[in-house]
Amino acid sequence: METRLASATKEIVIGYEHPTVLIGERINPAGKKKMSAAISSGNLDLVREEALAQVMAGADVIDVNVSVTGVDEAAVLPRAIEIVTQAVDVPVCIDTHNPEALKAALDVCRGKPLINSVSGEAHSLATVLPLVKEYGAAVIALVQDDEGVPAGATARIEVARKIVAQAAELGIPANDIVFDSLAMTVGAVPDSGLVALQTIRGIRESTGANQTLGTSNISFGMPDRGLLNQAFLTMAITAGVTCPIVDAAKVRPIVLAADVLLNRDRGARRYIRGYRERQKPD
Ligand code: THG
Repeated sequence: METRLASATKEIVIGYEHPTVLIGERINPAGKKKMSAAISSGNLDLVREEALAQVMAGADVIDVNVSVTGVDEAAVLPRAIEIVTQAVDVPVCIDTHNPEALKAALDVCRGKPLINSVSGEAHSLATVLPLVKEYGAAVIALVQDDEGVPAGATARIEVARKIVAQAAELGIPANDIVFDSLAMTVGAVPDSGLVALQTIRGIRESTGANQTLGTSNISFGMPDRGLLNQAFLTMAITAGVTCPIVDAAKVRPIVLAADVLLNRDRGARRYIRGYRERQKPD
C-alpha cells in the first residue's frame, strides 16, 4: 500500500517497498525554551532555520507544531506553514490538537499534507475525518479511543481497524491513513517498546497501512537517549514503520543502513551517497 504526500512542487511516496520516509520533528516547542520564546513573540525565523536544516539533514516531510500556552494557534500555525513551505519544497505534517488551527493551516497548504492527528476518540473522528476528506489530505491515526491508550497490542490493533472502517464510511481510503502505535518511555512503562512493536506488526498484517512512530518518545528520562532511540527505530522499521517522526540529523545514517538491510535501497545507492556526504569536510 502506498501513501502519497505532496508539496506544491514535489510528491513523495510512503510504502513498504520504498526507502523509509523521515518526518522531521524539530519544529516543536515542547521542552525547548528558545523555540517556545520565539513562537510566543511571533518571530518565526527559528522555524524557517529548522525547516532548512532538517531538509539538509535528510528529512522528507516537515512536522510543524507551534503549540505554546497562550499562543493563538489558529493565527500562528498557518503563518508557520507558509514560512516552512516558502523555505523548503517538501510536504508538511500539520501537528495540532486545535481544529480551528488545523483548518486554517489546511487553507494555506498546497499539494497534499499529512494531518497529525486523528484518534479513535469519538470527538476526534467527528472533527478531523471530515477535514481529511474535504481537503484531500492524508492523516496520522493514533491507536487510542475514548477509554485511552489500550495497554495491550490486540486492543490497539482493534482501534486501528475501527478507524479504517469509520474513514471508509466517509470515502477516505486506507492508504490515506498512517497509523501511530504510540511509543511511551520505557523509563515509566517497561513493556512500552514491546507493545508498540507487537501493535505495529499486527497493524501491518491486518490493515497493510503505512505507519509512523514518534520514536524519541521511547527514551524520555533515560540516559544516552540517542542510543535507545536508534536501537528502537531499527526495530520499529523492521516491524512495519515506514515514516517515523525523528530528528533526521541524528538518525539518517542508521535509517539508510536499515533500508539496505531490508532491500529498500536498490544498489545501496542512497546508503553510499550518505556515506560519501559524511566523508566531506563541512
Ligand atoms: N506521534 C505523533 N506526533 C508526535 C509524536 C508522536 N508529535 C510530537 C512528538 N511525538 C514527536 N516530536 C518530538 C519532538 C521532540 C522530541 C521528541 C519528539 C524530543 N525533544 C527533546 C526533549 O524534549 O528533551 C529536546 C530536543 C532538543 O532540544 O534538541 O525529545 O509520538 N503522531
